[in-house]
Amino acid sequence: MALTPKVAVVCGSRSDLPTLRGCFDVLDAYGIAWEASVISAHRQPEALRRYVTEAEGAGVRIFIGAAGLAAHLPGVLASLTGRPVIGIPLDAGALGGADALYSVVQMPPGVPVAGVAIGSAGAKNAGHLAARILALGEPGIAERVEAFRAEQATKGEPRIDPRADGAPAAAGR
Ligand code: RP5
Repeated sequence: MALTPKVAVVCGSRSDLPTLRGCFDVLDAYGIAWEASVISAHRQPEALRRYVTEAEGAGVRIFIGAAGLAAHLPGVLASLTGRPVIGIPLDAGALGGADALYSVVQMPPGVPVAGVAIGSAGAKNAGHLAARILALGEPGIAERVEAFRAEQATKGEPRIDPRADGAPAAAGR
């Protein structure tokens, strides 16, 4: 039997899905059950409202909204639920995602959306942030978050000689 999703990832278009791959992979790596949906905030507002009500009833704890252009989706999600909403701004047009970034981070007071970086980096961080929120109440996820942090901390390389790797010389002095 499939696990009840704890995280619902909603994006505005099927064209957004490839950028979200990293989010799904991160959630999988933490062992967090998730589900994904394509529901546009501005084309299907009623369907979005119904979906949020159903998802909350089914036990979803965190919503992740991803959209490009005038990215309303994360903000509308935050208007429909009192649970945490993470917004991923996507690069879907002429402004390179800056339009979506502003939409996500400039929510008026009282309707919070936790904004992450534009595109695939933000998608991965949305997964990590969701894990950290869930970790507050779930020791198993907390352990995996700490294991990931510990692994990351092994990646520095003190006192290397970049010239040996063929790294380009710095410009000027
Ligand atoms: C937004 O408009 C979507 O999230 C997508 O990033 C962008 C373009 O959508 P489509 O033209 O692919 O439907 O609503």
